[in-house]
Amino acid sequence: MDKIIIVGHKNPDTDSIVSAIAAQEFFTKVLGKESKAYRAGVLNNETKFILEKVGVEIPEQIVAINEEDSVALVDHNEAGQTFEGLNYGNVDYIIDHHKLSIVTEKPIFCRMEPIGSTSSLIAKMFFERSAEMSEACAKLLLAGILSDTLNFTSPTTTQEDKELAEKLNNIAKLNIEEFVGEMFNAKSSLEGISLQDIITLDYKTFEMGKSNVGIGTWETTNPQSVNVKKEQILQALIEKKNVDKVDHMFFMVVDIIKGNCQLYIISETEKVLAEKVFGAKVEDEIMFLPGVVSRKKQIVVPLTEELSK
Ligand SMILES: [Mn+2]
Repeated sequence: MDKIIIVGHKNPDTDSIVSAIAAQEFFTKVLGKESKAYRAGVLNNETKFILEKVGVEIPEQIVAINEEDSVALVDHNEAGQTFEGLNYGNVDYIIDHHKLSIVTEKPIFCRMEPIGSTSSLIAKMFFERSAEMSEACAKLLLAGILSDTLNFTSPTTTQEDKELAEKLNNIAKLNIEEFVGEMFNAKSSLEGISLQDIITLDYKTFEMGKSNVGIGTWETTNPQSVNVKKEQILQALIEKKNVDKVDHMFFMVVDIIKGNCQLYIISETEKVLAEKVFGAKVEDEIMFLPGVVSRKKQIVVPLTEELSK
């Protein structure tokens, strides 16, 4: 039997980790294919809290793959977001809710939908087959949906995400409001978090037209806890822009309670672009964007449109 290596994106978020663990249960128990979930980086405090709460071990870090390995990418497909050393020839499965941005050389199993989380998609795959799901798996998938949709407040949320969460909670039996509160407190916690962690724990690069753009996100119930470090963060972002050799570098501090974003503007280049795309003013290196919480839908899409002109 081929062993399937399941892995989410670099700088993993909760959805990326729990969808890999749940996909392992799906591949192994439902499809009868030997598989193992890995992580492609350090876990954030929210994900750590969830795994501890559910009583699931942290997946091993992916180091390298063998020539004969079969790889399942979850929660991403873009080359810039995957782990170092992946040969796309080994990818046989993609389960994702981001835009498709690769061309494969052979037919692969590909499950992609514009839905709130990869966790939602994996829940759907179980339910479609009326397959049995463990309580731990249901809890993890529910956490993945709640995390990626910011408790159904992100514009990426669909009606289906809510229905799937309800079905999952028939198995998970969690007090959702209480659980979300604990998750978001853990997400906002700066305990053991360095300045570098703040800008890199949820950092992704994107190809937009001929430009490469790096965008970090910090989702928090308490933006002020990060904003007090603004000067150091801006400096670290300027350095990261040089090291990563990207054309633009942005950083979003997302207030997940009030539902808005403070976009950090590191230089004139970003200022000109952001003013053009978002039509808001920059004050003290910050552009305030009311109602903006989703990088994927509200930042990447309009930026890509502009940079592809
Ligand atoms: Mn996701």
